Amino acid sequence: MLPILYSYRRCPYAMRARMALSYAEIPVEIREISLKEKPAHMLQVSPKGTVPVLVLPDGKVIEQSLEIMQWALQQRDADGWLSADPQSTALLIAENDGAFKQNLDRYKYAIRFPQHSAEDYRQQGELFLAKLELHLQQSAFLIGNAMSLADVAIFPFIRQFAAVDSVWFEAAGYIKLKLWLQSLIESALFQGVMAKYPIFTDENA
Ligand SMILES: N[C@@H](CCC(=O)N[C@@H](CS)C(=O)NCC(=O)O)C(=O)O
Repeated sequence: MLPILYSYRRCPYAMRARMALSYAEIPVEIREISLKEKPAHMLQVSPKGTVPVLVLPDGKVIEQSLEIMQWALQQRDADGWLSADPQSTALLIAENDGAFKQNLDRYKYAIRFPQHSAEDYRQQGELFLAKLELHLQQSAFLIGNAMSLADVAIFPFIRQFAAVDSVWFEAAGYIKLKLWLQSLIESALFQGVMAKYPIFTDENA
């Protein structure tokens, strides 16, 4: 029996989990869900109801994307994604998952957050883009001289930020960030985890 990954193709948290599992060459049964109709088994093993959720054959459940990544890399880490400085990694990912993600959501769905304009939220988000740009002026990767956990954990969120208004993003600076983003988007790793699956429902389980 394979581990089961409850996933949602376009979810950035699920993307980073799928990328780590794929990199670690861990075969999983991908169960693409509908966020509006979550499978009963998923909610039974993980009542919080977010994806990704990994269910291991021994029944262990890992229900945070970063923990899924870490678990995968502990199984196999051929290119040393875990070799980058752990403290810098944790800080950068925490900023991504915290303030940046909040600004990303507000920028993307500005109509639901009328206190400020989309441009204001975008400017707040740009603080993080500028920080990443500085990191990438030192090296082609966010931390150290090689791809690491931080690149893969953060990349899907930057991709989403860039896509909110691609005309704006194209015209913006962030030269190194654009190169970094493009090379991750074009990578076989990312393309491989964006395959489409039929939706898994209780009816077709
Ligand atoms: N902290 C969680 C966040 C996961 C998350 O928020 N996923 C979103 C989709 S991108 C979700 O499942 N939301 C539940 C819903 O929309 O019903 C993780 O890192 O795995």
